[in-house]
Parts: sequence; structure tokens; C-alpha cells
Amino acid sequence: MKLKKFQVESMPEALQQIKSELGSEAVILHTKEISTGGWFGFFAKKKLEVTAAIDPVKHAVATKPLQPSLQETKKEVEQILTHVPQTQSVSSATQLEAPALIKQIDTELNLQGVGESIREELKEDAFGFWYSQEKENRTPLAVINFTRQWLKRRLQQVPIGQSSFNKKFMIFAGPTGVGKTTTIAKLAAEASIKHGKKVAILTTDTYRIAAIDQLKTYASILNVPVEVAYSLDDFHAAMEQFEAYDVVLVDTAGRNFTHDFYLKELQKTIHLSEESSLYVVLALTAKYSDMVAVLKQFNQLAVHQVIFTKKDETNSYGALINVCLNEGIGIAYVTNGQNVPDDVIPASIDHIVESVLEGMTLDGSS
Ligand SMILES: Nc1nc2c(ncn2[C@@H]2O[C@H](COP(=O)(O)OP(=O)(O)OP(=O)(O)O)[C@@H](O)[C@H]2O)c(=O)[nH]1
Ligand SMILES: [Mg+2]
Repeated sequence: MKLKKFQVESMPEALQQIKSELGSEAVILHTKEISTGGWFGFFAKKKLEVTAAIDPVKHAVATKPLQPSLQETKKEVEQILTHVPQTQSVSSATQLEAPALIKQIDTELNLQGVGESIREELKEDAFGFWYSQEKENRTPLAVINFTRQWLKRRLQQVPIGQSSFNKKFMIFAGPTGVGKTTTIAKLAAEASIKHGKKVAILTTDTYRIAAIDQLKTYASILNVPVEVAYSLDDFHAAMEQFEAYDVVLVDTAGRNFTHDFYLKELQKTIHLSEESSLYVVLALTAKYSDMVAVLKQFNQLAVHQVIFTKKDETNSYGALINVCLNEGIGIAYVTNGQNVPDDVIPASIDHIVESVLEGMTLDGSS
């Protein structure tokens, strides 16, 4: 029996090295996570140590060449990752369970609309995780929990969570009909009732006649003042008028923000300052590519966070994760219905991850 240890970054890398050094008949005996390098224990890097073996007698009669071409190795690694058990080499029955399960989780996340690059990274790490576990710990539940923790850890990169209402002007902008005005009404109630703030509402949406009436109706129920700004001068006047208020929620007209023109138009009607935070409101029912197009335009301005609406109208929540991890923008609130003021949830990492994993049909109990 010829034994060899490999220190690698990931399991696919190990499989590639084992294949090229020991050949296709090699078997993996042991995998563990190790720390390498570093300085008195600091800055050490986590690696995988994979022990593989080959029986030289069996090996000698193997029909496959010892050194498969790069093309061949790549194909095999890809097949293992995508759960097509091409050969029994470099894999015992247990080792093939991992790709199947990881592929299943990947399929579920894909159905949720979680982006490909995120899923690819997760898949590779999940693979490494699987092989770093003792055999008895390699269960579906362990992989699901790994997925859950992996997503939660990643989401810590961006600010997720409700406003503390410490910026005076909260400006809400976004595509038509996503629920900006309704969300403002919900948050006006939240700021005044839950946080005890003195709240006012300002709208620059003068395009739709009904828009002002809609806001005035909400405002009168909540007993907060409303002002209409037809121009930037009006906006400045309202800023003075609301000097004594803690929070001013600013509504804007829904526009096709995939066009630069409308963003320029928006900038002519609102005043962004140190005292303000800009929220882009997006509906979870929209196509993700369209959301990205809108957010790309808004890159020109300092977007504080996104607010996602209409969670109740869809079953796929991948955009919640994609916006955070791919666009690098956090989420403040998620709304889940038309009822004012109840249907709004402060965003949280737990809520996002559980929403995405909730629908998974994997049996995590075994
Ligand atoms: N199902 C559901 N409907 C919502 C939600 N939020 C808002 N709506 C509905 O979406 C519709 C449009 O809401 P508005 O608040 O007027 O949307 P808007 O973004 O202000 O629209 P414009 O100002 O025209 O761009 C209304 O019928 C709302 O009741 C939500 O979370 N879930
Ligand atoms: Mg509106």
C-alpha cells in the first residue's frame, strides 16, 4: 500500500492532485482540517489534509493510464462535483453521498434564485466541510447546518437591519408601483409609535394626481403633517419647516430607473446631505436582472440600504441574498402585505437565511 498526504485548499484540489499523483485507482483514507503557517499560532491558514492510498499490485494492472491528461482530470472533478459518478475511482460509496446532497442543496438554492457565483463558492466549501468531518458526522443535517452558517457568516459583510431613525431625512426611491408610499406609511407608524419620534412626511411625487391624496390619507390616520415639494426650492423650504421634527420620510415618484435620465431627474428634486439616508425600494416579485440594472444606476448616489417589498407575493427569496453578497448593499426592511402599519418586518440575517432555506425539501432529520 502506497500512502500519501496532500495539503490543499479544497477537496476538488485534493481530488485533482490525488488523481495526477496516485492515479485513478487511489482511495481516500482520511481527511482533516489543519492550520498551516502563521507566527506563534497567529495568522495560520486553514487547510485540508487528505490522506490517499494506492495498492501497487492492483495499480500495476489498472488499465487507465497513471497520469491522466489535465482535460481528463478536470472532467472527472467536475463530474464528482455535479454528482455523475463516472467511475468508482477516488471515491467510496460514502464519498459519493456528499456530491449528491450538495448538488441537491445547490438545486434548491437555484430555485430560490440565489446567484450562481454564490452557489459555486458555497458548493466548494461544503465539499471541503464534508470531507473534513469524521464519517459518522457526515449527515444531511450537518450539511444543511453548514449551509445555514455559511450564508449567515457571509451576510455579515453588509449592514442588515432596521433604521434606528437617527438620520433625519429618510428618502425612498425606486421603480413604479413597488410599494414606496405604502412602506412610508408603515414606517411613519413605526417611527412615531414604536420609537416615539416626531414624524413628518414630504413628497416630491407630483406626477400622479392620486399620489398626494394617497399620502394625505395615510398621514391623517397617523396624525403626521405632509408637505408637497414641487421643486428643490420647495424641498429646502420643507427642510426648514420641519426643523423641529425628528424624522422626515420623503416619498418620490416611481420611475424607470434603469434609465440614467430618471436618476438625474430625481437628483433635481431631492436634497441628499449628511442628514439624509437614501433607501432603494425593490419588489421581490421583480426579475433579479432588472433589480441589478436599477441598483447599478443608483451606484451614482450613496444608497444606504434596500427595502424589499411584496415578499408575500413570491416564493423565491434569493434576491435577498444576492443584493447583499453580489451588490454589496444591505437590507433595512422586508414588507409582506398591504396592511398598514403591520406588514413590515425589520430585516435580519436570520430572517433572510431562514426565508431562503425554509422551502428546502431535503430531509435534514437523518
Ligand atoms: N402584496 C403586497 N402588496 C404591497 C406591498 N407593499 C405595497 N403593496 C401594494 O402595492 C401597490 C402599490 O403600492 P404603492 O405604495 O402605491 O407603490 P409606489 O411604489 O408608491 O407606487 P408609485 O408611487 O406609483 O411608483 C398597492 O396596491 C400596495 O398596497 C407588499 O408588501 N405586499
Ligand atoms: Mg407612491
